[in-house]
Amino acid sequence: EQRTVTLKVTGMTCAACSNRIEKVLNKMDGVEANVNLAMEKATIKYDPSKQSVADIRAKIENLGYGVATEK
Ligand code: 9UX
Repeated sequence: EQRTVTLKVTGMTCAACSNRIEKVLNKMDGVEANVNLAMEKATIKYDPSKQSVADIRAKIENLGYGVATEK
């Protein structure tokens, strides 16, 4: 199963920020992430049997960015 979650990511100020987040997320098993700097938005496909949204959020927060769940 593959799910998609969209998160709002705050605190990114240059393109290296979004690239950095993408790189870390894409290293996670079963995760495929795209981070848009201008939109402050991360679109993340993940396999819920391998990762949870909480795991994904934690990765981003540990890099020093803010995360909010988009409605
Ligand atoms: Mo750019 Mo982001 O110099 O953490 S990488 S601001």
